[in-house]
Amino acid sequence: MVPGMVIGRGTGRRLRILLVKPKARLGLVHALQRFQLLEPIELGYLAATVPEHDVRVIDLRFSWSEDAEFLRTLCRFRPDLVGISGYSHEASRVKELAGIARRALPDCRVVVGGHHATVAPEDYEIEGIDAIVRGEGCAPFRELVDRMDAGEGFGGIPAVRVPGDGASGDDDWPSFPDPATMPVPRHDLWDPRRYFCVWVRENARRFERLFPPTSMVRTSFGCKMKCSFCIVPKLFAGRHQPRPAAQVAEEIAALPNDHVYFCDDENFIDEAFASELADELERRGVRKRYFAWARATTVNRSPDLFKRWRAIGLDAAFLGFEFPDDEQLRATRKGSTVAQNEMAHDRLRSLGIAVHAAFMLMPESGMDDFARLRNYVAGMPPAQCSFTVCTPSPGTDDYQAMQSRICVDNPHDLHDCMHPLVPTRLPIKTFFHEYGRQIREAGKRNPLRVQQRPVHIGDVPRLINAETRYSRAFSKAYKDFPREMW
Ligand code: B12
Ligand code: SF4
Repeated sequence: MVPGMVIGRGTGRRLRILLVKPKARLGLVHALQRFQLLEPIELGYLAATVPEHDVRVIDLRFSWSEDAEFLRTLCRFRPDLVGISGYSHEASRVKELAGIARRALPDCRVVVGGHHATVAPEDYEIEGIDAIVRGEGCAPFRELVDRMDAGEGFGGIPAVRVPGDGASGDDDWPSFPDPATMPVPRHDLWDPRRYFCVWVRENARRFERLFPPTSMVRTSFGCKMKCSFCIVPKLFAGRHQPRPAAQVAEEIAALPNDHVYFCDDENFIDEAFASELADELERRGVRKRYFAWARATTVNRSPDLFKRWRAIGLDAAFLGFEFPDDEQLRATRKGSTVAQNEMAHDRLRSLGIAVHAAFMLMPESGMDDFARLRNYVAGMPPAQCSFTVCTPSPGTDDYQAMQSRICVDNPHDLHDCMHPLVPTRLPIKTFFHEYGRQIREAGKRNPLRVQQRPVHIGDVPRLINAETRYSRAFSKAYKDFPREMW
């Protein structure tokens, strides 16, 4: 029985359900996945809603020949229902996989969900797809399975669009359910040792493993802030909703891996909840290592909370620095300043928590902007840095505003927050050259390099390989754009 969930009206028939995580098309995403490849937890959530059925997960990110592997699995398992998840940059692949399933098993129903379905459901209105689920998928998925089981159609389910039926009740943003009504996700449908995250921390031990097997946990949903480029305020109506702390602690305690990547939008914004979760973990004697996302303003407001979390295993925190410039931070309604970002960075480091500093480039960035950001990062205390290009998500007002300037045929295909979608000030080849240089230079500030601690011998070739491929992917990324833009 799934905690809190309304259990369906099953007929006793055991349906075969195949849940699919697609492989991305873009080289930059593949390169990123050499540093970080995390569990398909969204599929674990869906699977947990239908415990009486035979559910399998196929993660095509590991596959060298994904269409053939998908087809093989379809032919062997012969699912009654295929569910495919996808971000926007994966949407074309999702549609191709749906087509493969339809041709191989014409009676099998195909449903899609995930971020792209939520923000651009119309893009999935194609013949091979039977239902498009928007927003949080557990309750709609349960209902879809029940309808299949009962031999009924998919029409009229809240947050579900049926291609060909016209927009069926999904015109508004789907509302997010009470997290207490959601199931605990299944983590047993994949091999937990295959998923990892590069683990950078302050004062790491010599020869410590750099790519430990990592599990993913979500403790809360949403964020109270309203950064203009971000879809999260729309997805969760500007609210932050924690899960029941005891339930999260139980989930963490039962995880097979010692390293945990929290996939919340902000883990500590609700101080009372974050303290309660720390209590629950402590009470159970859970000893794991954690990586979490936090806002600089939260760190500055609640330093004691971070001290507490450091004591129970918080190794690193992801801080959205975004820009080294207050004016840009104000323009995007980030709600923090450069000085606040720097204060948070110092505070975390003084507690022994490593910082992952995330910056954004603008398509309009010129040589002077790249140089300014490079200099800023070179002068920072050690941090693991990442850089994205500001590409507002479909569904945000910023996306609406930039739509008339979009310069590629299918912007969804390039929506990985690393490809600019509007004309760049620099020629696109030069833009990516500078982008790659930015990453290489920032790599020198990584705590791993600054501390010069010896890496585990088994990780050396892996690290060199990941860095080489990452760098190569940036030098080739301009080729993802039409030739006339090179
Ligand atoms: C954690 C996270 C990551 C993790 C990886 C997560 C993973 N499993 O691989 C990391 C840090 C690696 C990452 C990387 C990236 N991410 Co990310 N990430 C997130 C974050 C914060 C949470 C996602 C998550 O895991 N949620 C937990 C699960 C349980 O929820 P869920 O995915 O929403 O799934 C539910 C529903 O969507 C639905 N559902 C999902 N699939 C399906 C399928 C079916 C059939 C059905 C019925 C329902 C359904 O039901 C699920 C259960 O509740 C979101 C922001 C957010 N709040 O959503 C951004 C987000 C998803 N990421 C985004 C992006 C752009 C990226 C990157 C491209 C960015 C980059 N350059 O680094 C990369 C690419 C990664 C990739 N593999 O393609 C965007 C996606 C935008 C879009 N329109 O596609 C988001 C929304 C961030 C944003 N603010 O714009 N990300
Ligand atoms: S960017 Fe981060 S802080 Fe801003 S709204 Fe999105 S999740 Fe919240």
